[in-house]
Amino acid sequence: MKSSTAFPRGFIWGASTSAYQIEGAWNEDGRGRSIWDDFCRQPGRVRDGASGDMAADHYHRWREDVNLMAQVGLNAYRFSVAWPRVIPAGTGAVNGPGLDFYDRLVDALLEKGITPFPTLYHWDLPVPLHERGGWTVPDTARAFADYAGIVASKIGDRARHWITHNEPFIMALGGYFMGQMAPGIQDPVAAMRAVHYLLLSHGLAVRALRQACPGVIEAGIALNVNPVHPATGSPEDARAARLMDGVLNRLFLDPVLKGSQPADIVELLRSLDPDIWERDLDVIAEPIDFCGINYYTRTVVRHDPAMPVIEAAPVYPEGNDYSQMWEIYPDGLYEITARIHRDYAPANILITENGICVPDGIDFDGRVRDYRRITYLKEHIARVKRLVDDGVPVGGYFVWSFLDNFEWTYGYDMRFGLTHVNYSTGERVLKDSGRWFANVIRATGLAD
Ligand code: GCO
Repeated sequence: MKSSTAFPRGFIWGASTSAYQIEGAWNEDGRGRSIWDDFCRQPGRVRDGASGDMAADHYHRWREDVNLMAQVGLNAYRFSVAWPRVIPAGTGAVNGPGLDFYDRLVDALLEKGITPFPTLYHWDLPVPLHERGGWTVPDTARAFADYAGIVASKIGDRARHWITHNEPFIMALGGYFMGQMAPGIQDPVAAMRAVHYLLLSHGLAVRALRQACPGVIEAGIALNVNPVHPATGSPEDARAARLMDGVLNRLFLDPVLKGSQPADIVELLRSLDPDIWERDLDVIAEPIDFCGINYYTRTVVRHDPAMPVIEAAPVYPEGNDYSQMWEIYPDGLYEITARIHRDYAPANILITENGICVPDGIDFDGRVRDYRRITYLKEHIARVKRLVDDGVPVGGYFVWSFLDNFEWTYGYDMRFGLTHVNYSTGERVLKDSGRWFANVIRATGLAD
């Protein structure tokens, strides 16, 4: 009798990080500047003037970190490759030492039985490409495909599961419309073009990966998708929720998984750049092997005519727990994943990020008693199990994050790791949640 909590054999249990958030060594071994190196140096952009200059110093401590991953028993590790470390100018000369770093990392992971899941882009665009238009121009999409081919030619014989982009929504809308993320631009036309060329670069990169390593690559994308709920039953709030769902979810899911555009959003935004919407859809919809879901929370909105474009204002309902950043809403993971299965039917779904930031610290006895993180992960893994039991093809789950790391504009105030990092000394301490997750993996599910 199969345990009610056992996951299928071969289920992927991983953890995720990203280059700029953990590596440090921002100017070592030939690495070029990224837009985040520059953004952090603009006064007021990042809390406490923090940056990823040092981060968790993973660039020097990677062996220790891989050993810790093996101690936890991860069977997969999602990291990102820093484009500026591999091709400092974004195009042209390849930086051998930069590429070698990822080559060594992949070999060390495989030695420990950990499957590498490289993400090609996690927001750290090389500055020279930004200076020539960044994600608002097609040349960057083509440069991205070249970069994908170069990295895959080096490690694609051993790293066979690839994620092209992490959260293009945040890159495009955060970086080019809201401006609170690098490169800090506030221009709706630029944002729409960034959506397009990020998605075009995804399709071109999938083709480049498969061309570099025929027959062995599994490729996907990692999208931040939330269920969107109206604050009330009013028609105005329902419209606000539908449009927010369109911009947050369907603007990315439809082109990538259906080769079409969400009609209501095109109608709303067409004037920003009239002819971009029907272009390149055949490339953007290049078939992929899995859809990655980064899930943290749901979105609740009300109609507010003062808000730009979709006139939707966020609402934070009472009654549920909150972390330092979001409402804790485990049912949302089931809801959005089941919906993507129903509406888009990807062959495989991976939960590529799920986690919580809580103000944990080291206790007198050297432990980090991060009960709230254990509770959060337990509740969300239970929804993943329900999805699997209900026939939704979820093949894996990655905790965000393996290490405490640089949380973008929040600097180092938000700790998401299964592992506590002392940013002054670099010391790692596995938190209680890391030990708990090790037991989950050993039991291949939640112990009753
Ligand atoms: C994201 C990014 C991560 C964040 C994490 C917590 O999903 O925003 O992939 O870089 O650090 O999600 O916000």
